[in-house]
Amino acid sequence: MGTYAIGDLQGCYEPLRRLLDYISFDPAIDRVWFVGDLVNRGPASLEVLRFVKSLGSAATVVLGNHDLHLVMQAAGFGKANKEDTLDEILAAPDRDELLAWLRAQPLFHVEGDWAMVHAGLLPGWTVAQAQALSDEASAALVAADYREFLANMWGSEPAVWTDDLAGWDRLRVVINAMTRMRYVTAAGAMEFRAEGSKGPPDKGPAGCVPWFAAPGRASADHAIVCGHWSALGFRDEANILALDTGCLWGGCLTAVRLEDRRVFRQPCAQLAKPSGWD
Ligand SMILES: [Mn+2]
Repeated sequence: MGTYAIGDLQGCYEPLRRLLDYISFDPAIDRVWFVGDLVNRGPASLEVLRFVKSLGSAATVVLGNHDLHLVMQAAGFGKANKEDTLDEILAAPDRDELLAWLRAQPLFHVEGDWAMVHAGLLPGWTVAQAQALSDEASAALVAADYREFLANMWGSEPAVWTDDLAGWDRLRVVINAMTRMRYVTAAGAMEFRAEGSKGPPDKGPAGCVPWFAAPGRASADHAIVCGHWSALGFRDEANILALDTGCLWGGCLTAVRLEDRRVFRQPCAQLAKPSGWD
């Protein structure tokens, strides 16, 4: 048996099935971790969602920004993007159960010395604190009045975490760090807008470092599986396993077996990269 962590799918169903066949994945004995962004931009988001849900307890999922974008769109919040490919899900007869399942997925997962998050963790957060904060945000996402949270979730401020943050601001920082962040400033503020803020580390915004390279990062005692950053690509270091290898953009889909860090890849079909992609 093995535990396989798989990078951003974004609706790439056929490559996912090919990758699972390639590793001889058996849901009766193996487990799979999905790093988030199951849906959007790619061609088969509905199939991906149905399939991952059908894996039941064999699959562990954390939410990405595109997954939350789908939840927002389904609830009537946020602006649609011209590159969205979510209509098939929104029109599906099983959309309500798919969306209820998606909303109930966590933002962060910890197991032994491993953790998983879609984007990243702020430098001051320990893994235990990140788990507690993820639980706070998840509780708001599954609450009876979750639509009120969605109405207040969008936005990039505040950019800095403080322990006394409360209300929607507090949850918004958690969502933004765990699903959108790439770079932080020397003061630990999230940087979303500056030139280079979606680019590779050698072309990053001035004065910023990748979140995982922040000096003294309090979560460095765990190996963290993440995605979200196709310009970063694959990275296997002691404390960081980055898995967004740009399946959607004609790169490949990557799985890593956590027990021995063996890498498995399948190529993906080329799609044009639109401007404004993330
Ligand atoms: Mn993402």
